Amino acid sequence: MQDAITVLINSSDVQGKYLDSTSLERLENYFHSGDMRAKAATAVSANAKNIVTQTVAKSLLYTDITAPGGNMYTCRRYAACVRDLDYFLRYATYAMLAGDTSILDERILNGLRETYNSLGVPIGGTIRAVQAMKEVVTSMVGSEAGREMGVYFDHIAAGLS
Ligand SMILES: CCC1=C(C)/C(=C/C2=NC(=C\c3[nH]c(/C=C4\NC(=O)[C@H](C)[C@H]4CC)c(C)c3CCC(=O)O)/C(CCC(=O)O)=C2C)NC1=O
Repeated sequence: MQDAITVLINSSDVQGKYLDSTSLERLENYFHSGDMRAKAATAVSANAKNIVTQTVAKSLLYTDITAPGGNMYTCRRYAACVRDLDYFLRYATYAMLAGDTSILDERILNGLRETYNSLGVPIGGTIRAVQAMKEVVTSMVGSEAGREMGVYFDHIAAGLS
């Protein structure tokens, strides 16, 4: 896993240079947003269960996916989906704190599309749920932090499609 700081330092180190002004500016923006990131992570972790419940209600409940024959039909599969949504939320929060998407590539997206395809988990429905989660989180943490979390939800959606 990488973060906004290690990415910038590593690329300067490779060149044997101090951080240039562009890198320093990026670092400064990251430090300035630290309080916003920490507050957003606090709000998300205190409301994670609620966020997942609202996401399911907004995007999956009463669709073909939860009806008999759908991929979320039966308690076991419903619970697996809720658990996956909680993974997405938790890892998007880690990535938002780090200011970097690499943890999503390593822990969430690596092999996920293949797993979903082999189990018949609908990718379209999953992406719809991730987009709904972005809206639920934004309405909870406000537009600035919501935009930042949105970067990581979009990364998950793009990695699945
Ligand atoms: C921390 C990283 C991590 C991820 C991301 C992960 C995902 C993951 N989701 C799975 C299953 C599943 N995932 C879903 C999810 C859904 N079905 C739908 O229709 C919805 C659209 C969607 C929820 C949004 C379902 C229903 C299953 C069970 C499928 C089955 O066994 O038939 C499986 C197969 C094994 C299992 O059932 O546990 C994995 C590995 N596991 C991990 O360790």
